[in-house]
Amino acid sequence: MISMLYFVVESMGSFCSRQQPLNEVDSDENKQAAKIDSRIAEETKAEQHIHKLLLLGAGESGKSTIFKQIRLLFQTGFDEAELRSYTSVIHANVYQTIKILYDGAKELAENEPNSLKYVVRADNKEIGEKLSEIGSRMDSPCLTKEIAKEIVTLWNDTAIQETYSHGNILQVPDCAQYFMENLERFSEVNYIPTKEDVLHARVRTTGVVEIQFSPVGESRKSGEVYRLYDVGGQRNERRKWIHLFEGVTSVIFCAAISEYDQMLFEDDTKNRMMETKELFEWVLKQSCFEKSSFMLFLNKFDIFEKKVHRVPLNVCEWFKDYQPMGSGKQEVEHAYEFVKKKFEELYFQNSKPDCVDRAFKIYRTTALDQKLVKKTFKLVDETLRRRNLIEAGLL
Ligand SMILES: Nc1nc2c(ncn2[C@@H]2O[C@H](COP(=O)(O)OP(=O)(O)O)[C@@H](O)[C@H]2O)c(=O)[nH]1
Ligand SMILES: [Mg+2]
Repeated sequence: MISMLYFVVESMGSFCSRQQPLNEVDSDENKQAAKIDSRIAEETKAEQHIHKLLLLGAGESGKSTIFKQIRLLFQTGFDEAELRSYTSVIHANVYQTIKILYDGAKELAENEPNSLKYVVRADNKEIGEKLSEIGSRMDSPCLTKEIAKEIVTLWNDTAIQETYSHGNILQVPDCAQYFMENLERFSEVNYIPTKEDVLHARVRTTGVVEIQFSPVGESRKSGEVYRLYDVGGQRNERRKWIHLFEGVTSVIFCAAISEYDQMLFEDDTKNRMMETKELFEWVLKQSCFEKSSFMLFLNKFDIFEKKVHRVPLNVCEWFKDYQPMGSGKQEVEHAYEFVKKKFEELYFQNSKPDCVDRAFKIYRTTALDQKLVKKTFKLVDETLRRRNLIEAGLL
């Protein structure tokens, strides 16, 4: 596009500077117009080969983590400057986490029955107040060894551990444990975030970001080019989605299946799974997606498989007819299949009869797991290429 604009401006300049007979100018002009037309045709043709993939889902469902993984897998990944740029994000994540826990402990100590277990030790209160104040700043300071030590002390307070176990009602980030276990490293003077740290870092996406890539390996030969869009998931961000809905090859819908006992960040009276259900229904009904494929990522399986033993699925209204069965791995599989079936039913209930033959696949994912994301994307790629061939009448 930019090069085309340059071409137009340059040619306009040449019209002004030279004195030519009119018929020559006309023929020059025609040649230029033809060149521009052919350039537009070339670019349009190239665009037609690009498959548009949209990552949709509620806030914190894992969209940006999948987006980062795709960058790592099929692009050059993160260079040192980009890794370094995550230092302040990770430090801010640490402060926010400890603030949520300390403030949460105070609240529980006031309002909960059996509240004594949430009372932080007297000598940790000063640290807590200080960290809570830092956590509320827009611009938090760099994490030093001294502060990291204080955070560890507070984290190990039994009242904070007790509060952490109630993370579901407090908006404690899923990566809290990871942040706390790595404080020592995060506070080193020459700390450079690792790829793993970047995947765990949480930045609330605003607006839209996109990347273009071609999956490496066998499919490279096929020349498939994907353009993947990542968007903000919170309610106030969703009005921006609609501008992207035209010409979408596939929607990758992320649903965090571990969030069945959690409340929304933007409305703490609303269960996250119920919000995801409504959002998925809304997306399915969009007329722009009548021919788009749907790839449903049932994400955060790693958290789900631990949680189902602790928190029964039927705490969520949508899953209230769930009957636990078996134990250990068997129980996890049973619970997962139940959730998967619920989404499947929702898909068919909300797809008009003429949409039923659009591709619909469900994948079990843990967005932090690079190998799994690679494998999953390979399957997505295969499905989409197959669709392509079917549409072209070749299959
Ligand atoms: N444990 C775990 N954490 C995840 C998973 N997917 C994403 N996260 C974390 O959840 C948080 C929110 O993820 P993000 O990709 O920003 O969600 P988005 O709002 O949908 O873009 C980040 O801290 C991620 O590291 C997952 O499958 N398992
Ligand atoms: Mg995001």
